[in-house]
Amino acid sequence: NGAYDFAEIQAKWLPVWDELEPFRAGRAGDTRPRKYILDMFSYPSGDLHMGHAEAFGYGDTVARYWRHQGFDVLHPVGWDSFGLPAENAAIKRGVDPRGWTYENIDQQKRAFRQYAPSFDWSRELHTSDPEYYKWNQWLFLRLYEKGIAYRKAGQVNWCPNDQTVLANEQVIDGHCERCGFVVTKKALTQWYFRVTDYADRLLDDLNQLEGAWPSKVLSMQRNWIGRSAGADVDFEIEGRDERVSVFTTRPDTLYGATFMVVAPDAELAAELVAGASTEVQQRFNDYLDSVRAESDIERLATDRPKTGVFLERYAVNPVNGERLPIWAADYVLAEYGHGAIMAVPAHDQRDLDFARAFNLPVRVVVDTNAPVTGVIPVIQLDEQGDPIMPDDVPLLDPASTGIALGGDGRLINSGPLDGLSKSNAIRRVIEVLEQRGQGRAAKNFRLRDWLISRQRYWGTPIPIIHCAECGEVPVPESELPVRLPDAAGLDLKPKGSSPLGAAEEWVNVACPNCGGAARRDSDTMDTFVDSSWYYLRYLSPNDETQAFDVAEAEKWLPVDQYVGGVEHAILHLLYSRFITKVLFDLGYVSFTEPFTSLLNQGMVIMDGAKMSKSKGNLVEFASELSAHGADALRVTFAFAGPPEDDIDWVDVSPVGAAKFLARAWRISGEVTSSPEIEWKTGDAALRRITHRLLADAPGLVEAFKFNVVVARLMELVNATRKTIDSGAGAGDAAVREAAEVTAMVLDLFAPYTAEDMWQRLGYEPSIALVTWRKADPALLVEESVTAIVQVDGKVRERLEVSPKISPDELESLARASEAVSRSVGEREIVNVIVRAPRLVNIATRR
Ligand code: ANZ
Ligand code: ZN
Repeated sequence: NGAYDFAEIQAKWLPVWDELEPFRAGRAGDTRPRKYILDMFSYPSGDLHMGHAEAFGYGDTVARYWRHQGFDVLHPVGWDSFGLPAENAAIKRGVDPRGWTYENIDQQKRAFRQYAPSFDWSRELHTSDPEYYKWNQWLFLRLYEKGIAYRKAGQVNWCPNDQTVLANEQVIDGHCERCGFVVTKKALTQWYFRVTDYADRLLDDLNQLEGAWPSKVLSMQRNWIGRSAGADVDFEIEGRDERVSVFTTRPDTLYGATFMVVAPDAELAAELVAGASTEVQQRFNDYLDSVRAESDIERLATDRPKTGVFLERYAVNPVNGERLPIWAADYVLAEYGHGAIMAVPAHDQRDLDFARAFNLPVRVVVDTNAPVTGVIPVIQLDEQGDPIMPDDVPLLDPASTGIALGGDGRLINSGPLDGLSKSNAIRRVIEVLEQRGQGRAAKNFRLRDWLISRQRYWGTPIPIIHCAECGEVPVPESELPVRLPDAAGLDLKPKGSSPLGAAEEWVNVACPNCGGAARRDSDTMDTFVDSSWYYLRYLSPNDETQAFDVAEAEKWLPVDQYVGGVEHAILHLLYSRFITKVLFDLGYVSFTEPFTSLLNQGMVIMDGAKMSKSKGNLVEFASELSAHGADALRVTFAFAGPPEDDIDWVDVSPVGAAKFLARAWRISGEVTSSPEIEWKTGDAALRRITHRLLADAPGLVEAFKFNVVVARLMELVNATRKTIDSGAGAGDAAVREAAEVTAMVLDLFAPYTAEDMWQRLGYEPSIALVTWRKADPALLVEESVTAIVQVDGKVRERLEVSPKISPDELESLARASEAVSRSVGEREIVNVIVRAPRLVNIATRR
């Protein structure tokens, strides 16, 4: 019974777990119910850091918990091992990205093994293995067949530093997510996945996740998808056969439109300006050049001075025939709606700013002072039958105040719409437009199709062959995987076209269709494709015949608990949800949402700041691990507070955690009773604390209140120590019971210590498979007090009640008593005095 030595305990139990494999899931004949607990897999760009330790610690607590509840728990591990950082590091150091990546994986793996999350290592996968990315290619071909994967030419986000295309999602405030460079636009033909076809479902199905995903993530997803409802309105253009449609969320303001604006970089602008004077064309072209250098974020900013060019063309308002001058201005985006708007300066701030900058008319069409909710006033009509609007509060003129009148109100200056509320006017005007064929109800999404091709080496080759005769030809499935050629001899430096294009032997192939000379598509896939379905591959990671086993998917999915960083709140989750829906439509899976519950851990910070090497405040996971041991670190994370909150490493104490573990461990060595001892003989007070923990911990774990569970464990360990030291002694049955329960609950946070305690208490490994003890209900009842019930001064009843009983409860218990109602009889109760919890006094009229 020496001192607690975490290093010794770690070295002792790792090989035993390797041998026993207690965390292996889905063994043949296992009849336990199933849970799938998934951590967002790691990107092997270096050693594990504190953020990994935190997240994987929490995920493991959940996984271990469900195992103790008698579930067969699938808790897999893998590596998101393709991607730009590996390639950039490889370029910088002149090494092979593959070698660099797999060395990092080895390093992370060693750290993980010490840290000992209860992973099923037999299912380990690497997305950069051909055995994995073959199925990315298979998935691509399924999407291609369905028209969901397609190629189109367009303006794409371009990082001039990384020389690669970026998805909209990878542009943060106009800068490259990876390197921080200002992102520009470039015309390129690229591969896309048609995620916009799924926009409605991606949005609507979020409602199913309400309460099970953090509300912040739900709203980020909702905003990203960005559905708005309104109408398309068609405008005639003077001197042009084709009409121009605009999307508006406020068709009710159609009478207030005073000009039209088109995006300078939309094709429409070029077409319209072709009919203008050479001087205007010149001015437009100069303007277009400057607009092309701007990011969408800049263009949409409300606080910039408005710029634009009048195109010398006119549109005609379909409801009143008015001529509207057409302008090109950068605040209208080519890629949203139809790339053109009807400008209603009185009610839209950006339109108003523009109108004031260029002296365009402003016409108020909604009286935003008129009440529309609450008491709805009856609208009076004048002799002509026109509505008389409430005019006690004067409307401020936006043209002079510069403040647009947003919000609800009643329509004015709008002919037949006058007097209607905003929502009724919207309905009415859409009806009219539809009848006349001049418009229709419409909705729009902020979401764009997913641009998946990258001009980089370290990724999944796109399984398409380009043939001069046959066009795009999919690589036949029997020829998958299309393996990445060796990096040796390839120039990986970014240059705007894929390095694979220079791999002559690889890129030149015979067309699978006609046999003629053809070329492979040399782009690789966005790594978000890899991670969009990896949760499925874990079900049968070594299956060479299919991407995943459909029967296994039925058994295990959807994932019961997903754990990971909020940095994936939008992209990764959106793409996984999208691919899941596609696979559902293709009949491969029977669920439409992959992750039933989501936990986002907070960040680990240092002295209030994000940790970073450059700031010099980095706490290295490796050194913390060797200083304190895995268990103390994990207890530290669990005890730090709610897992969603940030953890400041200056506020926590791994040393304190280690002391607590040593205290618990020491008790397990002091117990002198045998495992056969009768629990009932034990000290009742200690047993009550033990059983209350057994009863409360499940709810606490399921609500992610890990810190409360650790606090309760500390309480139990202290109480056990007191019982040993005072009177009852180490031989008391309650001490053994408390030590055993401590070990079992501690296994959620400190598996090494728990396993060792379990052995010291006389049991075989592994404690991980011990079923949760049932709390004895008799020990959960709080101590009771005796309440006396008197009727007209005589004691008629004694009630055992909780000391915390409320007066109302006590009174109704008293009235419900047989003895009391017998003694009251037919008489009328005139007065009841309650002194909870001890006394009820009932007086009757005799
Ligand atoms: C007239 C109007 C009047 C508008 C009014 C708003 C208020 P969300 O909610 O984001 O969908 N719009 C349409 N297409 C645009 C584009 N390509 N670039 C920039 N703005 C565009 O916004 C829809 C509104 O944004 C539309 O409704 C349109 O302005 C503008 F009192 O039309 B609205
Ligand atoms: Zn061909």
